[in-house]
Amino acid sequence: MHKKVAFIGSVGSGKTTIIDNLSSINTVNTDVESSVDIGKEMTTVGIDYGHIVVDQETTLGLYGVPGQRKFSFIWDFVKDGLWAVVILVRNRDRESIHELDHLLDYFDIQQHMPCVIGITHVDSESGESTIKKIKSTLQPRGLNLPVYTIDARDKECANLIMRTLIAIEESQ
Ligand SMILES: Nc1nc2c(ncn2[C@@H]2O[C@H](COP(=O)(O)OP(=O)(O)OP(=O)(O)O)[C@@H](O)[C@H]2O)c(=O)[nH]1
Ligand SMILES: [Mg+2]
Repeated sequence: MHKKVAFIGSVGSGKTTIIDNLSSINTVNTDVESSVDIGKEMTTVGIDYGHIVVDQETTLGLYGVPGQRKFSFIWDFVKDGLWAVVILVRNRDRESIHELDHLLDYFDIQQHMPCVIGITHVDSESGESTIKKIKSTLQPRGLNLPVYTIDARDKECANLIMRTLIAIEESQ
């Protein structure tokens, strides 16, 4: 069975990085030089694709979308038939925390589906205040999702996210 996992989150939250990190094939990467100042040089404008073989019957397709809302029409191509969603939030970034609210609506995140939130860029500052803000976004929606502080460049962190998604499914 091929299961579809979406990686969503604001610009620079680490979606392309974590897919590169996880994938067992060379990823399809749609990064181009950004035409506007987004605080970094490259940005995703299409769908990143990576792939993990779990066992003989199961493969995971890793789909990364652009963080920029002007490319949100691409989100619609990824949105359907999702098995799981990974939401990345950039630590101490107001826009990124605010974007979480929009993404929960857009991707129709429900408690019963495998979904994990990863707070990235925690290497220089603690993620405590971001965790609190995320929890207060989730609570009114009746969502109790696992929230981890991670480094999207770190393999252990990336694997922890994927193992959690599988554990959520197995516990249901
Ligand atoms: N320090 C640090 N850098 C990170 C982390 N995660 C990603 N990065 C870096 O942040 C930069 C942006 O990451 P991307 O993976 O391009 O972000 P994205 O979410 O794909 O961004 P868009 O495609 O523009 O929406 C890259 O240079 C990464 O190496 C992290 O946890 N800590
Ligand atoms: Mg990207």
